[in-house]
Amino acid sequence: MKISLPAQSPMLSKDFIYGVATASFQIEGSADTRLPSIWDTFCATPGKIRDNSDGKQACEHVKLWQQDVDLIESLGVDAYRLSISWPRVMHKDGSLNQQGVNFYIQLLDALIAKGIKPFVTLYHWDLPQHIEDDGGWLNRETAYLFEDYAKKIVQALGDRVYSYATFNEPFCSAFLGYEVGIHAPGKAKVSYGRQAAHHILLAHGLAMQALQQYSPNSLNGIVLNFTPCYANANNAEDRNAAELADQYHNQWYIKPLFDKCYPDIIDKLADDEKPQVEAGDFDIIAQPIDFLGINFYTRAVYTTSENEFFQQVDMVDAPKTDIGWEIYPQAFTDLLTSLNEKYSLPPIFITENGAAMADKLENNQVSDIDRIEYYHSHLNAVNNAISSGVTVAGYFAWSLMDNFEWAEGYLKRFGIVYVDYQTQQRTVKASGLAYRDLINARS
Ligand code: PNW
Repeated sequence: MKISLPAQSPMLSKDFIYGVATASFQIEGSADTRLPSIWDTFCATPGKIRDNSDGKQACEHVKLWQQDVDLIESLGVDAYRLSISWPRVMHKDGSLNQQGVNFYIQLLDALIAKGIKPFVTLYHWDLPQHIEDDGGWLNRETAYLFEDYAKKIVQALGDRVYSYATFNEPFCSAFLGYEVGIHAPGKAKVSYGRQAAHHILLAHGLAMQALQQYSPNSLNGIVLNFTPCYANANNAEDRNAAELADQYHNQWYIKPLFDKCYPDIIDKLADDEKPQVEAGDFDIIAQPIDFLGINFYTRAVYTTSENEFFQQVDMVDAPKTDIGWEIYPQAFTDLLTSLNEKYSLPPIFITENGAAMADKLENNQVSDIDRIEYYHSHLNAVNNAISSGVTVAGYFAWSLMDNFEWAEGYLKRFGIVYVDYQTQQRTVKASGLAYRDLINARS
């Protein structure tokens, strides 16, 4: 089983960027050398994490970073996407924590020395807890604190970074964290979710201005996740439900970036559910971006509901990954082509795509054939979108290695490298070898 693409695919050219991705809280460990984040607090709250685990050790990447850089190199990738832990690089008073900054500087220098391009995300969900104590993303002031953090860290890292993303998946922070409460900080109210989303988008716009000023030579943008929405039955009611779900979960985060407004579904919200938007906010939010990062895992299917705008339908008989997400690669092509029609997009990077599988380490090997098949079908789905005119410049596998999978703890494995959490031993899975072979097959 291998990952292959049509012979003429632009994804087989050397200038198509292949990478692997991680995030700070999910791999770093060494929680004792940084400030607490909202995820530390959430993990310490009984019932929030499926295996009652936390990020105190995770993959011990802060201690093992040198061997992890060698591991990344061994996969033959062009780029590595990581995130910076805000609570590791800043003190409570807003000054830089030089010890934390030095960790990232040595990591970036080691990557650069090996010719690996660093893609850096400034916010992958680990908000300092003291900022949450002042209201977190419900407090408009947090957007300005983020702008200040962005300015300081970008200046400290100098010209080491190939690409900066302001945020990873505002949907997850706002909706999962503040609207339904299954992610940190665990707040649950419609108005909270909508307000958090607005302040995160505002923070993105403010930070984009700082990035273009202090790091004009890097590719600067944002990473959004999309779960394309399909109608269950092919009738007007279900098509409408799917359209509304798409507006609420997907378009809410991209439309303001290009069209300076929220989608129409905002008019269906009660007044006290709508976000407070100040004059000029959309002009800040809609800063030009050098690239759009897209994370794709699955689709969702919707029908109508009596008391809600839409209701998701479980595709009972469909193939699914170990986390219960339907495997439906056609949605990836549909997503890219439809976004390309709706918006005038900058170049796209697929900043995450991958699958959780119930991996077993046997004789020092992991035969994750289903994951290879997932990568094969999804890379070909991207290729099909490129063939119909979408500009995609690179692709990152989620994830470099198994790690702390948020509310699922360590129970779900997304890595192309297996991690034994007892010994911290890393073993490249069959999918990691197949990914390396695809990368090496380019001309
Ligand atoms: C993304 N959803 O999370 C994150 O960027 C990663 O940190 C994470 O490990 C990976 O995907 C796998 O989960 C998501 O419910 C979590 O729609 C949930 C959703 C989407 C993305």
